Amino acid sequence: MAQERQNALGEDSLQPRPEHKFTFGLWTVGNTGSDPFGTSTRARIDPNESVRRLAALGAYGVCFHDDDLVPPGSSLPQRDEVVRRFRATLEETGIVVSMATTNLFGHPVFKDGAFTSNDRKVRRYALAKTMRAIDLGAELGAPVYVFWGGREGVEAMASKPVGDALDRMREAMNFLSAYIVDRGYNMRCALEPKPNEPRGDAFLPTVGHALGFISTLDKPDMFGVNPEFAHETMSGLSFYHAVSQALWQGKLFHIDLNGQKIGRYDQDLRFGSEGIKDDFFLVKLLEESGYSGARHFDAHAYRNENPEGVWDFAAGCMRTYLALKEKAHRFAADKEIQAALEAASVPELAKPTVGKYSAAAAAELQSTAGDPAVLADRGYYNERLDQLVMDLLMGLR
Ligand code: GLT
Ligand code: MN
Ligand code: MN
Repeated sequence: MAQERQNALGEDSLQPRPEHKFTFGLWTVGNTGSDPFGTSTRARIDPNESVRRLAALGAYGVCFHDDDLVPPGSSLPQRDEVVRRFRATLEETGIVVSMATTNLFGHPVFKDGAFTSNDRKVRRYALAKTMRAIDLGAELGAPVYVFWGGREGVEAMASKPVGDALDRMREAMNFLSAYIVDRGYNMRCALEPKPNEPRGDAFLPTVGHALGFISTLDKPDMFGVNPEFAHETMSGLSFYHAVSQALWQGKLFHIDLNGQKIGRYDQDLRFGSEGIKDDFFLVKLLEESGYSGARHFDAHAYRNENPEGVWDFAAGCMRTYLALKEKAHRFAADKEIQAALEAASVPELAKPTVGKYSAAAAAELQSTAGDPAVLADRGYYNERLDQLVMDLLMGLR
């Protein structure tokens, strides 16, 4: 696998290093292969072991649900001992905690939802559990807190008026963001949309829904999104477009990278294993946009892998990302591609069309707007441009 490639700095450009900011959830490399049809095929990995293995591969950080790190039912002294050991492993390896979240979906108490359960007592329990998980994340230095809806959704349409559920979701976000401020934690929040699974229809199903919802919160500046490749792709939407708009609105606080085929269940495949062209434009976008957050892989190894296959999976995610980053550099340096961009008038899209309104500008526009028959005559040379991209990705240039 290790074909040597030198980048401009003379380093192996496919070797992950902490400055690349690659991170993994404890639940990702720790996935034991269970699915709705079968039990685990691999043993649980101790979180400290995961941290050591990831550090050896060149990762930057890890993230977790409360229950991934502290086994549910632990006493307070047991919890503190887990945290002490974990902190020591972080210090030993240099791995940081890049994000934290709450498991609000595994226990049967959440079968009707957490913040949007119809049972008010369940909603109050969910908030209390989340506050404890926020404390845990803050204790270990997590700069981002993720809210994935999990079981916030519905099968029976009559059972939950969506507006009421969104009111309860907003109440939860407003309460928890105020808690974070009250405790003095330096933490931002990221909503992770998903269209369905495990519920038939989830609340806040896409990045667009989440961005709209955020503008209704008490502290909208504290909230951004955590888009996941698999989740937007399940809806048949372009992940690249979702991330582009999140960046454009200053709302990309975190990102979940993986692989997914359109229209399937949430596959959470190794990054780059599906949708390579989308991945190329995504990596190019992240690298060129100045996005400085974690490149998080929310994926897991195939169920038929043994424990060694888990580390092949983790290494593969990072290797593909770095290979696509190198392709993005080549794209920028390729004279023929740059000429094709020019022929497609790509730079022209960055120029204002008419500027701010004035009566004079409107009159000037009317007198110079041109003849559509003439304007329609040109080609946009998109075939040539896209084939050059394909040639680049196929290693033909
Ligand atoms: C779960 C889900 C992911 C979320 C995780 C965070 S949990 O694995 O499938 O998409 O990012 O709650
Ligand atoms: Mn995810
Ligand atoms: Mn997923």
